Amino acid sequence: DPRVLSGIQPTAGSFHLGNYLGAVRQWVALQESHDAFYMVVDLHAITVPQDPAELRANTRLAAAQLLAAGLDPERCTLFVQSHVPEHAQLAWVMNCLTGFGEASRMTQFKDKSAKQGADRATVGLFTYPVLQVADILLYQANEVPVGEDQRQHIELTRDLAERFNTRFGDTFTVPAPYILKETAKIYDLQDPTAKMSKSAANPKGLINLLDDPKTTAKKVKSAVTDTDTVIRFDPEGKPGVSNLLTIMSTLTGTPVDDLVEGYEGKMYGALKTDLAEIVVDFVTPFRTRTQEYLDDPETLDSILAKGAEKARAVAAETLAQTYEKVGFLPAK
Ligand code: AQP
Repeated sequence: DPRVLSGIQPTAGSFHLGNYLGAVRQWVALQESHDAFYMVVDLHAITVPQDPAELRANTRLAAAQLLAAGLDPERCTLFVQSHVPEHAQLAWVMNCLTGFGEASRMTQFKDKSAKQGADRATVGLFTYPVLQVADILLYQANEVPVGEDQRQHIELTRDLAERFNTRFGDTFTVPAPYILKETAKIYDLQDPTAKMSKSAANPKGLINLLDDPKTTAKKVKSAVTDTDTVIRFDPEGKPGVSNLLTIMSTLTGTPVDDLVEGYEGKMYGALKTDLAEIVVDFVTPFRTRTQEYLDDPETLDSILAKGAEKARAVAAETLAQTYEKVGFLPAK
């Protein structure tokens, strides 16, 4: 089977609807057709300051949410990035192939370091995309299911894979992004021109999957729309309404056109009330399942230990090939 690899940060609190619709939902589907590797990227999390106890708790919380979302350890390899030391090892080699200017052009770094203040941004944050390159290449992934915000990092991965292959001989699979057009970018409910993000300016714009369902319903009902009254899919002209339609279409499996037809002559309030109910029906069992996994940390940790073992087998082989190609003396 073709292979997929992707990762998600162990965010404090909870994943948000953008993470789920843009990425995790595809991970669940792809485990049926692909040899799938998914990880909680704790090495990436420390590119910004973390409290150690919270990081540990958030790593379990992230894994619990991935299982609650439908990842099945029998069908995919689920692991924690720091359990596989090869990530950091391959990242070093990739760092040495990456141009300083090339890394400086990564827009996520520019955005995030600007938010932090140039003096406080770390070298780790700067080189984060290169670690991501290593994450992907270690598993010889064919496709990488992510949201639109990650496209540039996948491009960098392709460039570095090709560069290494040209310089040292064929070693890495050149991966393709797997980005679904419909859900590539889920927007903030209060500012529907901005990406829904954990660092949202206004918390009301962000649907956290583990929020209390009442809060969630309220956020959906107070989503920003426009001064017109017609429910129509038009991302340019009506970004707020179009975002709500996208979310509803994905969560219900109903094509957007059918939704628009059904809302003919109806007001925005009707759309928001219905969507609030749909989102609540989705997050309620998700919260319960997440809690069940958290209540049984032994099972959770053993799933992650098995995942790390499977991941390491693949990663170690790729790293050994890489070290040999680069010219490192074997440690026999
Ligand atoms: N709004 C979004 N729409 C579609 N996909 C999204 N993703 C994130 N936001 C959206 C995708 O989720 C996956 C995991 O992303 P991450 O580990 O980068 O998670 P995060 O950092 O917590 O996501 P945020 O909210 O985007 O954080 P900031 O703003 O701090 O970077 C990825 O595949 C991502 O594309």
